[in-house]
Amino acid sequence: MSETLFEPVIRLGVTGLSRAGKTVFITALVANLLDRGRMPALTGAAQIRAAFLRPQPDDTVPRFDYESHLAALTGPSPHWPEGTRAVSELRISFRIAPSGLLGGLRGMRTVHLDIVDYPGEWLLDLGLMEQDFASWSAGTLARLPSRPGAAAFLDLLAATDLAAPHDETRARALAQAFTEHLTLARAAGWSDCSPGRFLLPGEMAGSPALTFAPVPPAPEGYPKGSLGREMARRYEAYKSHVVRPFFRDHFARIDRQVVLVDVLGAIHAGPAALEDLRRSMAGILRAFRPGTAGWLTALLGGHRIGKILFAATKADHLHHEQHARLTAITGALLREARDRADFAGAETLALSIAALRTTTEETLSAEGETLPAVRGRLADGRSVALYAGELPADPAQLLAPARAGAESWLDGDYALMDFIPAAGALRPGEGPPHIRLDRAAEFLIGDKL
Ligand SMILES: Nc1nc2c(ncn2[C@@H]2O[C@H](COP(=O)(O)OP(=O)(O)OP(=O)(O)O)[C@@H](O)[C@H]2O)c(=O)[nH]1
Ligand SMILES: [Mg+2]
Repeated sequence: MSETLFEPVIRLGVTGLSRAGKTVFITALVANLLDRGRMPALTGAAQIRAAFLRPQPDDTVPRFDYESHLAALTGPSPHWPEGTRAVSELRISFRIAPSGLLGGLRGMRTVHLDIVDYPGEWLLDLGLMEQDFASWSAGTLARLPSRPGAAAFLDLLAATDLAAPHDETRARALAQAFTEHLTLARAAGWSDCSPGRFLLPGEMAGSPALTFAPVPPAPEGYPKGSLGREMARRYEAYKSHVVRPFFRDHFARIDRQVVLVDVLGAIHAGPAALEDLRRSMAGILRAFRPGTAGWLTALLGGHRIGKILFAATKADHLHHEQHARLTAITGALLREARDRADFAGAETLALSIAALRTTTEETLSAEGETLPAVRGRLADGRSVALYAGELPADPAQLLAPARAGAESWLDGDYALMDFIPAAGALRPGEGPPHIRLDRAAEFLIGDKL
């Protein structure tokens, strides 16, 4: 007991929108921390005498199902884990041999690393905390028309008398139509699909706090007891009973943060998706800004996040020649957020990584030209070579047209493929193959080992 009291704990926050790669990242990171043969850049690794999974500290949070996820990724018929539907947590502990001049005087140290996984959909709600119902409604309704499934909701909204007394059946119908729109929008690749619990309600399904929808402003405001007024009240209830407790319980005490961003996926989906990603991330990361204006910072008290890593995931779709460009685009995309974090005194770094490398590099020759490509396997077993397209050296060549509302990229398309994890990639003493996961680990926790 006395021993554990003095053992340092690092809480690592793994943040990212849905499908950004959080679950794969956590699984691959833990596997590579347990078997460190592929982690040369993690300098403290040499001093680690043992690494093992331990019961997590929070009794009420389910354990992250590391074993199942690893079996999915590295088993005989490898596949990706399913989307995360609830919060879970894992603790990995290290026994570390003393080093340095005074090392001999000290015994073995123990350091714990706590990692939390959660559905990326819920992260979007961070952006709601600083918006009241009127501004959230206005923003949501403004972008709605161009998105899938919006017409049914907008028709219903137009046909509903919001000034009439509140009626649960009509509230439910509006919420349902709005949820159907969100589900379609997310499936079509839009990032900004808040409120996040509408997509993954869990045990809160059907509760009043999840039964509302955006409504247009009324010139005089909606009368007391009206449907319009009740929508606003429920929005505030959602924020205070759903959003705030989640971030208080799971984002508090975070020492290190990794923000995973599927930049390649957004580029592949086109300029609108890239701009949508930029705006969503800016909205989310605004919550981390320092000072009293950042409600999250205020919620966390004086606790500071010391380091933030911004990682573009799935870099195994690109030959390494292009990784620097992907990193530059990621840095530029998250520019605002990085500036703020730097200001808060947190050290930041941008990296291109693949938590689980599914490809090998090769050179393609086409019409006398050689192209730096990668080769991977598809779900149907075919092995295919992919040249994703040439990313520009200047990030503005993508970010500027995205911001200006371009409909497609000027210089052609960027391709992506649904590669599956490679079978039989595990060797004794080594974790699964990756790209720069060791650099990521060194930046995030290297100084604590
Ligand atoms: N090629 C490649 N694909 C990856 C990698 N990491 C994630 N992916 C792909 O991205 C998908 C989503 O990864 P997850 O780790 O499940 O994403 P998540 O952030 O946990 O998503 P939610 O649980 O929905 O919030 C996977 O199913 C893979 O298709 C990677 O390192 N390389
Ligand atoms: Mg997940």
